[in-house]
Amino acid sequence: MLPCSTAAAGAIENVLNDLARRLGHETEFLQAAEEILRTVGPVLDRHPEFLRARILERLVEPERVVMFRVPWIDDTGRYRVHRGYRVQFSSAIGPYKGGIRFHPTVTLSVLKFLGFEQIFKNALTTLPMGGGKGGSDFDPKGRSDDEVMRFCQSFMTELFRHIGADRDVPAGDIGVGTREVGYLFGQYRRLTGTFNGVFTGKGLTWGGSRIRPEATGYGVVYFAQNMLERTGRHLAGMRCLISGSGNVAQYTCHRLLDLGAVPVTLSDSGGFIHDQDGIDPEKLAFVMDLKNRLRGRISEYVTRYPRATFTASEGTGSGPGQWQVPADAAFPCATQHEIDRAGARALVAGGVRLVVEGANMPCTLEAAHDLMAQGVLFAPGKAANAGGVATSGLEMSQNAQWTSWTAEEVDRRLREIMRRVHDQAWDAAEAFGVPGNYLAGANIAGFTKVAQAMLEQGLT
Ligand code: NDP
Ligand code: 2IT
Repeated sequence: MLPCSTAAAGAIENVLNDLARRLGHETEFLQAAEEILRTVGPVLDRHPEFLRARILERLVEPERVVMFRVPWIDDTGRYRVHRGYRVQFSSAIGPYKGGIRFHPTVTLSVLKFLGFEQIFKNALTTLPMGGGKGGSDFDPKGRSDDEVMRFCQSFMTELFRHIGADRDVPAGDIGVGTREVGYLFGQYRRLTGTFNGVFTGKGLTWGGSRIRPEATGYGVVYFAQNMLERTGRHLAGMRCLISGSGNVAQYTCHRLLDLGAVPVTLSDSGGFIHDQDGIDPEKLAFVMDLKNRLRGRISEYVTRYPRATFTASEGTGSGPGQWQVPADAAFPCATQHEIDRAGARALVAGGVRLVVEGANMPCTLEAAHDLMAQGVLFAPGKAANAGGVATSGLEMSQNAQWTSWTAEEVDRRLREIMRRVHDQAWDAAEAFGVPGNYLAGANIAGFTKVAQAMLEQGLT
């Protein structure tokens, strides 16, 4: 908890205790709520009107949650049922905006945590977007294109009632890439008879934005550059640990290579590869083809590049694992809770001085605090990975204007936005007496903007 008055601290504890009492099983959401609320005490001291208006109590309640049945038929003719969700968390500063995740670990708690984080992340982008998240416990891995299409069509057959270009604009996330967005958007168009910017991450020939696929990973690297600039250091020559091998990991790796850094690991849910010689552009091209076209496993990397090693993951995926590999920087880009205290200890022991979260909440709260306490430069996902949703915002602007910008134009805007996200987090940390604490800075800056908007719009 950042130092604050007993009134502010008491209000925060009350809200957290009430959440824990009612929603003790929603562990991911509780961590996200705790992480934000414990940093905003000093804001409440400067704005006592936020307390009177019960901003905290209102913010932790989603405006709306839609839960629905998703029935579909697999290739063998068997009937199957999954659960679908859309959490419309906050529309205080714009239409709900946030991705759709298809992964067997999806629960209401996971989507509430992601939707809650998204509120503040979207506020930091400086674009007018509220926060939301959706998804299903469906696993696209190992499913045929036809199965994925039937699932997506069934999912959208309910979801279409709740979304719209100026109401709620979904996008991709884990397990939802251009293929899934295509099937989802196609069904939306068919059900509503409209073609508009209701989805982002669309294909280039049907309304997508240039650089959206690259945007999250590129933005992560731009954020790291902004951080290092303050310390006079550069990414060139740094050995980097990257986890995941999906969209965010691939384009983080891509931009790191452009800047002369040396990525040495990648992973998926089966384990991680370590390439002492560095993952060069040709090797990255192999990974992208393996993952995006062939939908293969990262373990196949060592068949192609036998000097690299593959280590199968230890059960849950947390623990020291790949974080024991000596390096200068780490970019966790797979999923939540990849780095626990043991992982944080391993990172510090291996020489890592910079940790930039590409995924959402890949570090447990304890791990993030341990890293910062050891003097590691730490960037929270809600700031560092904001480039993805920011470029979704740019896609919405282009759709609304019936235009499309060049890759250079979108990349220029992305860089500018990442600079602003960085500076807001940095400035807020300075202004509230915790210089260099990007975790607190990002929370404070995002929270202040949303709270102010809620106050000005009355009791909603
Ligand atoms: P992808 O589905 O493209 O890739 C996810 C990667 O993470 C895969 O390598 C996957 O391995 C691995 N992974 C997923 N779940 C687990 C798990 N439970 N344990 C171990 N490995 C796992 O997703 P993205 O790259 O889009 O998303 C990665 C992270 O970045 C997520 O946290 C997402 O919320 C976040 N993010 C994404 C944005 C975007 O624009 N796409 C924007 C901002 C944040 P496998 O192939 O084995 O499943
Ligand atoms: O977590 C995220 O910010 C995303 N998955 C991107 C959301 C979006 O609407 O582009």
